[in-house]
Amino acid sequence: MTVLTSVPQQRLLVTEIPGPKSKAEIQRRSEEVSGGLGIAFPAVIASTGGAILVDLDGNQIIDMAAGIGVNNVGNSAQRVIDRVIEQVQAFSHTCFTVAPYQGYIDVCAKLNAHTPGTHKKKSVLVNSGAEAVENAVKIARHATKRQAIVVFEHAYHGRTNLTMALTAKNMPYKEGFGPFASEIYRMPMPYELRWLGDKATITADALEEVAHKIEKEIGAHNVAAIMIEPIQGEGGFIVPPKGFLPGLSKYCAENGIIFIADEVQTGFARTGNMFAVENENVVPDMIITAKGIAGGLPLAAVTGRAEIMDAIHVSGLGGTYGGNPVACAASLGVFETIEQDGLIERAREVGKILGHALCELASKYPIIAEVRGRGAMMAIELVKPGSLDPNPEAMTKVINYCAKKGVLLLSAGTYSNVIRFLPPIVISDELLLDAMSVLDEAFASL
Ligand code: PLZ
Repeated sequence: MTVLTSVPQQRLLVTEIPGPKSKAEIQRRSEEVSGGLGIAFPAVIASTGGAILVDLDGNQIIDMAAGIGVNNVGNSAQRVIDRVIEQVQAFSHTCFTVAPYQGYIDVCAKLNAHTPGTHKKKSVLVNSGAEAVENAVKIARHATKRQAIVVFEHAYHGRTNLTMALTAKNMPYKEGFGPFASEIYRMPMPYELRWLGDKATITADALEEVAHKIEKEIGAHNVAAIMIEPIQGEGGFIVPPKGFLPGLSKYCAENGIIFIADEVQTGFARTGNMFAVENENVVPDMIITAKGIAGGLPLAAVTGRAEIMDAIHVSGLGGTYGGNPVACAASLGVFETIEQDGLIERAREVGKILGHALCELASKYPIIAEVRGRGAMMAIELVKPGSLDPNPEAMTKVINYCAKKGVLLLSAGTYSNVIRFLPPIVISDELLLDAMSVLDEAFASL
């Protein structure tokens, strides 16, 4: 894959990381910015291109995060930049519900066409993943006249009040931030590595347990929606066993429940399909998108069956900035890049290269308990030798080692013991393999 960028697609260290300029800015950050924000990589970014981030000191860092699965089409992708510049020169805001513009309608049309299913669909645009999740819940409740929302163990759906309630993990997301929204019910997730029952029958057993719990604890007729990430992101790239998503979707159809796929992290070619549910031909009633939708501009969406999306009274949905024209222009650049540069295919190739390299590491280093994921969304889960006990210490050491060598990796997981690989899909084979060799050194150094 070759990317059009003036930033050389090579790792390069000219100072230690963080270098002196980054150090000074990180010090300033600690004085000026809320202490409530984390920091995954200890360098301050000056420019980006393709799969390389350049810091203030001139170090070229391999980006294995893509801004948490956002810059799928590459950092500073040319078609995104061009469309953003053109739009910002024309106008940057009217508010779509005050005075409409074409870009918003174009993005909705693209979403309606590219999301799974041939039924008539409509969309609404908002600013962030969490806001899209909130809107999906509003719409599902309104359309069904039911209140209960079913989510899963290890789920992540956001940090607003309602979405904190939908998110599973307490630290750091929920601790001290309650009380949380009501009518949220959490179901067991078939997490194969840690499943205590018979793994041969995991799908059927998990589906039966979910149906049983819904019947006994909620009543299926009270459930507005079942919401799930087709591959759980923050939870640790947990891939549901084959048949689980189709089974849930069937259960929803039989019980008048809206099946919502949260594709915020899995969407836009990331997993080797435009959307991850396509892997098992699942057609959700509603699909939530964000992150990769606009190559770094704040945009998110809910797309659903027209009759569900139209069940809401006029002005029941909205917001000042939702579907901002500049973000919509960026999104059209993203759709164009995915289509014209074959990024769905490329994500599959990235998955093969990553999968192969990670499996080799797993055979060399027994603390890697599992390699999992799909396409350009892969992860390894680390354990204490000879057990399934989580090994967050090793995870931190490996990530920090790689950071010092100019490779940006992200953590994940309920047990904080997962390293995830979410590179821009346009990353070259050479950069991927370079990142993998640094990772090998990191494990060897433990
Ligand atoms: N749904 C599946 O992955 C965002 C969170 C980063 P927003 N995940 C990254 C952090 O530490 O806050 C996410 C997601 C899924 C919803 C969201 C929320 O999307 O755009 O961050 O609100």
